[in-house]
Amino acid sequence: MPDMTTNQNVQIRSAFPKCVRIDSKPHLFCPGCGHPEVLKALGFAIDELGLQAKTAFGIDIGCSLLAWDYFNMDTVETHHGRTIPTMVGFKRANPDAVAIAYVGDGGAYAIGLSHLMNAAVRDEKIFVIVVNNAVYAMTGGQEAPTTLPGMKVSTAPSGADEHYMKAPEMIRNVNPTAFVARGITSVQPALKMLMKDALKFYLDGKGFVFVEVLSQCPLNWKTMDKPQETFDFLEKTLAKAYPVKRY
Ligand SMILES: Cc1ncc(C[n+]2csc(CCOP(=O)(O)OP(=O)(O)O)c2C)c(N)n1
Ligand code: SF4
Repeated sequence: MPDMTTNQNVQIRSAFPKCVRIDSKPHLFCPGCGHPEVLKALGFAIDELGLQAKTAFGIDIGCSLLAWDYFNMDTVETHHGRTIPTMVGFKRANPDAVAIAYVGDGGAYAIGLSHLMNAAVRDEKIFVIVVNNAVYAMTGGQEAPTTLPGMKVSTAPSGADEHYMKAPEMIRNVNPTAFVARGITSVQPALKMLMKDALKFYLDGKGFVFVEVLSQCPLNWKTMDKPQETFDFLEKTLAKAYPVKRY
């Protein structure tokens, strides 16, 4: 066993028992990205509930991996789409821990969909957050299961087909007692409240917790210099197809 008392991260964590870091530094996401908004809501919710020391944060391959040292918290990065079973295993081995899987919509709804649905069906005691930006962002804006009909993306330059995936609705169907909700980055207090309620449900041991968050990707939406267009697409187009609500 390694001597944990000499581990620098463990020492920093005990010196500053908060998840949101005070030694602030520039984040690695593109300017205007939604990921930091999701992470900020989650981090403040964890700190307000005093959960930093018992929380393990799992991140996927995709832009979520840019959160690898965003928090003052134990973090594990896993293969694309495999964060959910990794955190299921972690939780089974550490029943008192808060196990969070933070995944993109490509990772969770394409390659990782069987993991997500099986975790939901088995009512695994983990908290899954999926960032829905309607594309595979990190690899260049390819079509994802969430890409909306007619949306022009790098692998569908004439517009995506009519099929798109509403995962919270699917999860509600296979697990009627789970916490299932969809939030949005643009209303930060409501997003933090949603994260807190999800964590409280989790702490009560009531079962599987699933939150999808609609989130902007100005780089791949090609709206980097047009913030109004970014938020119009997020709030008017994406949120129309994917209702922001608790199920
Ligand atoms: C097993 C595996 N398949 C494919 C990839 C390539 N890959 C890296 S990131 C990524 C897309 C991630 O998209 P998403 O999960 O939606 O997250 P986002 O970047 O949008 O936050 C892909 C396909 C990989 N790294 N590993
Ligand atoms: S590519 Fe998109 S999702 Fe990824 S960091 Fe940039 S804006 Fe955010």
